[in-house]
Amino acid sequence: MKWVTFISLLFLFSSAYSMGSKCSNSGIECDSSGTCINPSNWCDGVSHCPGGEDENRCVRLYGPNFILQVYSSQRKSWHPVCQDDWNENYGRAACRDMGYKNNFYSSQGIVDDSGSTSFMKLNTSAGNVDIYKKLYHSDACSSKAVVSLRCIACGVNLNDDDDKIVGGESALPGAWPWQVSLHVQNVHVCGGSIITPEWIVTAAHCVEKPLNNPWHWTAFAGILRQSFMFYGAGYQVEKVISHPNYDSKTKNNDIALMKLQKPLTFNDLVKPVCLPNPGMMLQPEQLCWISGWGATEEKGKTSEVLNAAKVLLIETQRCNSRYVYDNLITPAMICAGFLQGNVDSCQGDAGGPLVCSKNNIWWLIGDTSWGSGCAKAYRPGVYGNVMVFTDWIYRQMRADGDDDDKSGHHHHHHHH
Ligand code: 4AZ
Repeated sequence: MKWVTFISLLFLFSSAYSMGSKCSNSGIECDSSGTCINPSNWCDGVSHCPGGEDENRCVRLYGPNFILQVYSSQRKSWHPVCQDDWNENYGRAACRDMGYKNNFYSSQGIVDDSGSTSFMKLNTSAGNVDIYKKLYHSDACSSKAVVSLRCIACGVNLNDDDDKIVGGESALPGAWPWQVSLHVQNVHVCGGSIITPEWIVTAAHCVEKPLNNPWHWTAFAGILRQSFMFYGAGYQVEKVISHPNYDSKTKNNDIALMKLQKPLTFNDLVKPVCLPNPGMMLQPEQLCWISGWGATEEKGKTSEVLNAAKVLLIETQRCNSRYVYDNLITPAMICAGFLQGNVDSCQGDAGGPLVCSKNNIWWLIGDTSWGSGCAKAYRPGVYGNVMVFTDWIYRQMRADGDDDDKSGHHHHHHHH
């Protein structure tokens, strides 16, 4: 239970933190204008932000069962949605509002296990208006079920590992289908993780100037050997978005997004990982996995084959102790590995995934960021705490395309 409180506090703290100082006590900030909106006007059915995002940033998925929650401006809190009268078309609309544009996987009713005492219910006679205007508060759901919404078939891999391996090992085909290799001039530079057919999560330090220019980058998906990656098999990058609060000195907020010019085609070897939802309730020392083509020893060369290794999450309080990282770990970071050393990420793994399995689904809990050397005792790997950035990630995906004309940004069309 201590971990649950810890995670929620982390989430609250980091949300406030990521919004900057502008709106600290006076409300919620609009995406681009920086205008502060009073929480009681957020999701109230009337648009206040210039882009109207105060009326579509009103849905989120909660916990490992993807419970759909809607923000109530009246109560200033999130509430699950009753399955009563809900259908897939509403699910599609909610996924679009979250930032998935054209992705929708499933919407189903599940027994509510969150202990909620207040729900949102559809008023089906409300006519053809925005779904959030049709929702009203209810103390119970007559169906006894709440909406579980999946926007994309994420977090599934081919071989379920039997958890018997210690240390790093070469990956089997389809074991880590979200892993991509990011090349600059035909050389592997960083790892990344597929979250949608068009979006890759990587580390902000991978795309520092001048590598913030998308034309430097080619992404390879579904290929395990570096020598099998050649120009024609790669995906060109259309856009690179680095976290605005990334600090190159401290590596705080070390996360970035890449948008591909053409969407990936998913198959057994190429699949997305799930973004973590708030309320995941991971164990404080949960077993997780890292993967990448990084060096297999400190100061070594990057690897020809994709490797993967089992690591344990390390509580931030421990990782910040004087004999480990002495308070260098911020709420936007998460440590994983072993204090005795031996298993770790290394040079070339940066940007790649730290994934944890929960409810038989793989979640992107971290993006490989930094560490003092590799696999040294008391110097575990440090990862971007993706949970802290999910809201930012959805916001970027949602805003994509909104300002193409204004920014003078042109899509690249390739003819073959
Ligand atoms: C790197 O430079 C790197 N041992 C990644 C992870 C770690 C160190 C360095 C953590 O890509």
